[in-house]
Amino acid sequence: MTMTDDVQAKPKQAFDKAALQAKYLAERDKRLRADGNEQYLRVEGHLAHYLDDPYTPVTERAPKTDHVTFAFIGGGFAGLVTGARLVEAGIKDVRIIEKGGDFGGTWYWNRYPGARVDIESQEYSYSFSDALQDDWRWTERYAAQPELLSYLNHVADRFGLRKDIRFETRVASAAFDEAAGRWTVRTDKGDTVSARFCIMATGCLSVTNEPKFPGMETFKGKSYHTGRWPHEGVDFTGQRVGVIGTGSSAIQSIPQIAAQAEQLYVFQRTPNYSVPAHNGPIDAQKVEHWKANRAELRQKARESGAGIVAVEPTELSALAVEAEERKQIFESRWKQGGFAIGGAFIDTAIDPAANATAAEFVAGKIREIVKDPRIAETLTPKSYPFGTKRLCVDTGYYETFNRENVTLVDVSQAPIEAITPTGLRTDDGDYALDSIVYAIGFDAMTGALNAIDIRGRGGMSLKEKWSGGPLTYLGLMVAGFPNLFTVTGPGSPSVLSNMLVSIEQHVDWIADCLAYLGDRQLSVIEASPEAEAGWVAHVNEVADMTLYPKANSWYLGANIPGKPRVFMPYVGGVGVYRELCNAVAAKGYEGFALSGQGA
Ligand code: N01
Repeated sequence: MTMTDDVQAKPKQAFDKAALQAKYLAERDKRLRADGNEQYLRVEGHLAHYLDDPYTPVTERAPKTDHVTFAFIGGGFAGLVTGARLVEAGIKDVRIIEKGGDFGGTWYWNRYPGARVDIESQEYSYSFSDALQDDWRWTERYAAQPELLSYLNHVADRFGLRKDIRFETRVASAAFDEAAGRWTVRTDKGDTVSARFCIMATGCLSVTNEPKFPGMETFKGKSYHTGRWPHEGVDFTGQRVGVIGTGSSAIQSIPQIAAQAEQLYVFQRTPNYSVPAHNGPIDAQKVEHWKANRAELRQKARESGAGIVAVEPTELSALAVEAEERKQIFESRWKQGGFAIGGAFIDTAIDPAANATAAEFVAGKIREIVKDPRIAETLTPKSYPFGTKRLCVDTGYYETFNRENVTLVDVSQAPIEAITPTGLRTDDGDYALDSIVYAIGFDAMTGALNAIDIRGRGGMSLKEKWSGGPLTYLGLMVAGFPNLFTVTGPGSPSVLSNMLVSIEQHVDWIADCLAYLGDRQLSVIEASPEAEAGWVAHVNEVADMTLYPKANSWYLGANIPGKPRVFMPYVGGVGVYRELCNAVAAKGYEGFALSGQGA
């Protein structure tokens, strides 16, 4: 199928969306090719051909040129707080670039059925503005995607960030001009932004892992990726639907799709551990408690391991208590819901025997919930320790496999061979499908940065520098790439924590750093290669003290064929990490070279 065929096959709408998209894609191809992004184009072309592309109609515009102090990339949670903090500091020469059609980042793209946050809404929200916290009211314990998107748009409007942003614009390249001491950022719309500082707020899970099954182009039904869900929604009523994958996105969407579809097939390669969210309307008493103790609770989160107060970690070893007491402790955490179970005992992430007690508890729950013992067995993880692939939080996931219209297909034993014109073929047989949902995740942590041609000193390519895995100092900066900050970059706690706590900590650190430079009439900060090497060694050393490297997870890049197997996030905890970052700053930004003359 060619792109033209695909476009012609789509029904015409009042505005000619298909023609606009085709024109936009052709123009974008031309520009990206001119910028030397052949590889990226293959990726995009692949998705544009085979998936229902959620791009909204694109407004054509002339290329723009900007000369600013700050350019930052991304209009999600990280980009918005960066922008808001700059506004608060009275800084006006800012340019934000965002590939989506609006603010929201993750919550702009991930609109699949059941998409909601799995950290309690009050904790998964900004703490930097008291007025914002006073004004905003969450309706559910775990906010759903539309509410999160409204929140982010409220923040954008409240801090007047719309005027600084270019939407529907993808950054193609960013190069450091050593003579000028500035970054030149180029976009797929032909824009050029010259900036003193470049802040990458590109997200850890923003580049989708693309499906590459043979025969995808022949499929006559509809195909979707959970990470690029059509904005108008999808109605699966009366359909035979196949969901490939059983990670967080699948686990949230499967119960919802099952309730709508005529027949749902879940193609599972590796089962995941999932715990109940116990979602519902937000508890008024909890809201009052949060309001009365907010400053203290926020501080507690900042000093904790995962940045989540609700986890309430204990100092107790799982092996120091009798089996019955241990079960009761797990049981009360299961009733509490969400990630609370992760804090039940201090040693489940490091001691295999302690970990096995958590694994067995959840396996018992799966056996209790799922009526068919063979299905329960297939849903029970066995190949990796509990919690070493990201724990999922669900609403009725295991219960869904008691439905008559849901079939679990174990593709670890009979792998997916191909997508056919009428469905999907495994080694065991053919499944007739009207729609396929690829819930196969993301090129995590490095994907979004590597998708941009980033060049530092001497034209050094970040992608080449990271060919053996990401190298950063504190997950914040990269040697050879002056004045380029990576918010929640690899080597920082990021995805192992409440992202909001980690984002705000990085933005605070960057803001303090910029003030320090400004006060001293300095204009350039750069990580030293020695500090970077030391930090990377520390990140690896701490990861190796845990059970995390024992799972083939996306934390290690194991989900992307050919990606270097390196444990990317910092597992030491947000509290410890914050202290390390603060100590570096207190010692005059130890491990960084500071230079230049004024901004
Ligand atoms: O992606 P995943 P996700 N054939 O990588 C399977 C965050 N998030 O989008 O495990 C067959 O976790 C793959 O199988 P395997 C959260 O951090 C948060 O669900 O590789 N199967 C796996 O089952 C989360 O961890 C929220 O064997 C294939 C699945 O696809 C992260 O995003 C909600 C396959 C991918 O799972 C990613 O979650 C959603 C193949 N070729 C996401 N390739 C909330 O806040 C892959 N798979 C609630």
